[in-house]
Amino acid sequence: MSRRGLDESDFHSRPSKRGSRPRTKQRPEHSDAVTGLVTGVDRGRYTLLVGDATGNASDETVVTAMKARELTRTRVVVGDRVDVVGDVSGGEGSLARIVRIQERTSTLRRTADDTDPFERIVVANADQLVIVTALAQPEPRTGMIDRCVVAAYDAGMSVLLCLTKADLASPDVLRELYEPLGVEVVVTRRAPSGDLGDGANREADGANRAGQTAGGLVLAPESVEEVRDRLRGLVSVLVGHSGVGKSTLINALVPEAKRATGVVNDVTGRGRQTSTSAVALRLPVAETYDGWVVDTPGVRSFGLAHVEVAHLLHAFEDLDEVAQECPRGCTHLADAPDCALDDWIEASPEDERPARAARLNSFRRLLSSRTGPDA
Ligand SMILES: Nc1nc2c(ncn2[C@@H]2O[C@H](COP(=O)(O)OP(=O)(O)OP(=O)(O)O)[C@@H](O)[C@H]2O)c(=O)[nH]1
Ligand SMILES: [Mg+2]
Repeated sequence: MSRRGLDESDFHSRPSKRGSRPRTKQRPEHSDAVTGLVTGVDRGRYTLLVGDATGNASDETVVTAMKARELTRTRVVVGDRVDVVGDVSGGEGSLARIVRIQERTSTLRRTADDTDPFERIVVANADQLVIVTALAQPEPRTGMIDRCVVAAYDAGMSVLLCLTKADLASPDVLRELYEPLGVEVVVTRRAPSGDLGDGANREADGANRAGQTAGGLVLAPESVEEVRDRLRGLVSVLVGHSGVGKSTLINALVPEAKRATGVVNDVTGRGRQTSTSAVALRLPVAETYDGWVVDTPGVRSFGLAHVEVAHLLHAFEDLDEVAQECPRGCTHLADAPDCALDDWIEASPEDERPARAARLNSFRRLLSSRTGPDA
């Protein structure tokens, strides 16, 4: 079943002024506007899909648009649903005008770093954050994963941790670190040698093999299928450091995407920011399309200056309930006096204690990642 049908409150509740606002759209002008989905943004030009953007790809048009003057100060991002007027024919050289942004169901935000209060909205209306982390080349950094988890829960999105390059290192340690938080984990790897490898298939057209990427290396098909299963019916955003394999994975999932992939520097272990802007792509599932994936440029950090502790707690129902008993202003960190979360461990039945302790430790790690170093 498609999880798109779920109400937003099925995730976690967030304080929102939205409830009190009438949902009816006011259309004082531009009553001839049509709705488009923003799939790409490039220097003031927006790529939109206009028409039936909900799953039926047969009668939709790719339209290029710019923002109307009244939206100059408003950010329009990939995933936004917008109202457009003007030339929506999609013909060569045509340019439509975005006149309104529809209400967002979620906004994934990040701050450049924690001292910089300037918020960037990464993607709108996404359901799931896929944190792509290489097991090697570049080395995994749990600080970054923690911060992405926090950003996702803050945005009301679910989290999938995708560990790539399992042909180079084992996923066991990271799996153990994130399972107590309830984070789902999938693992991908390069196909065993004997299959076409990096470079050997540069000319190959990847459209007909499950794990094949356009001009890149071949991922083990069963690992790609496992990822595809977790993306079905959802709008998913891939984030992670440069070089972890986001575009490689996208190419395997959506062969016609032909996203450029880069190489990782042998010395620094860093990627070189091959992808420079976010792009949304429809996921092919059997004959039909089901769900979207958004490829994003590699980020160095995921600043969380905008995230509040109370808000983060809402994503952990059990802990949130216990924390109601905490003294006012409790930070819930390990050194917090009389934190009720410590009593919760003390009072636990013997057989539940290790699991509770692991969960609380992980939660506290997330809490401190808001202010800690991004390593
Ligand atoms: N060994 C191995 N290499 C991989 C795997 N997946 C991707 N790579 C390689 O990692 C390098 C970087 O991959 P990209 O897909 O460009 O990484 P990206 O995350 O899109 O990077 P940016 O666009 O810079 O953010 C390429 O050389 C890929 O061939 C894998 O599972 N195993
Ligand atoms: Mg990329």
